Amino acid sequence: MTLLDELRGLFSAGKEQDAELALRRAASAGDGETLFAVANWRLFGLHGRRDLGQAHRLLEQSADCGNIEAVRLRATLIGNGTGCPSDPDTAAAILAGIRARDAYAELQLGFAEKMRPDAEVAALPVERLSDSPSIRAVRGFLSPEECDYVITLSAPHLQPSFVIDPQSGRRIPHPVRTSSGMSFGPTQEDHVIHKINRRIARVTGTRVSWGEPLHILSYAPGQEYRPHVDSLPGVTNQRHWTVLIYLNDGYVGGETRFDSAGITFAGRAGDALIFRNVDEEGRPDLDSRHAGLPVMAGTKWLATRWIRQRDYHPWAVT
Ligand code: PD2
Ligand code: ZN
Repeated sequence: MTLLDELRGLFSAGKEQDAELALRRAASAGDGETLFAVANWRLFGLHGRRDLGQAHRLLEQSADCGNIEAVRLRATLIGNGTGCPSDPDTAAAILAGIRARDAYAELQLGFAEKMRPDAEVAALPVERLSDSPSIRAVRGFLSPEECDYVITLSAPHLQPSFVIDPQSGRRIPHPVRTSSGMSFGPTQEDHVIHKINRRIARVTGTRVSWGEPLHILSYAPGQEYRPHVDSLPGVTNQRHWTVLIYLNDGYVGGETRFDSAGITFAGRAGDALIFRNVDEEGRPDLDSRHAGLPVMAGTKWLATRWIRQRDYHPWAVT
């Protein structure tokens, strides 16, 4: 039996103290791979409960054993604030330590160094398309390179889209939304994606910690997102704002349509559309109903950030 098998048995049986001793053996043997594997169990709540504090400790030990994936994942979690306060500077310093021997660290840092400063983007003109519901557009919010970065990283992870079943709260496939999608969750929100999320927070006057993971949608011809509101039924931490960022050009159809405001928005690559989903009292605003019209030719790529009314983390127990 390998040490990892032993650890799986111990964690599954809830024998955490014995598991702790076995992990010390792994650390003193310099077994960075085992430490990294267990760190991932703790992150995702596999073979036992989720424990972000222990995941961080194990990642640090694994990194000390020279496991480069552990260094990278630690930087990602520290950067986006999973299991600790968000600290992009420390994340960048950690990545800098491996950039010479890790292509993905080099990609993130090299890219981030070329990104436009947020103050420059915050100074872009804001078009007021409607005041009730509030709908704004910011042209050129992302650069073409930033759009390509998001598309390239998300493409391998696309899955058929789902909706949340109001009865069960589960994710189910539904004809209302026929696109494919993925989310940049806590282990995927890298240094660049986090910087984009910070930029979104700045332009909306919200905190980065209020946003749901950046969600990517890809629509093939015939696919659409039928009329809906983005607010969720029965939640206490509502989606107050939505930011849509159009990531590419070269498709036909696929405009975003708000029936009550009579607005049909055809975003160009990099444009952002920002709208409010709730009224002054924070109740869902049915006038914010909107649709992604069917794509007629080509593929449409879009990034969505749904922003809650206060801190939101997909792994937080609420
Ligand atoms: O793809 C769109 O244009 C679209 C339209 C309506 C996306 C969303 N809603 C969304 O992601 O909420
Ligand atoms: Zn929507």
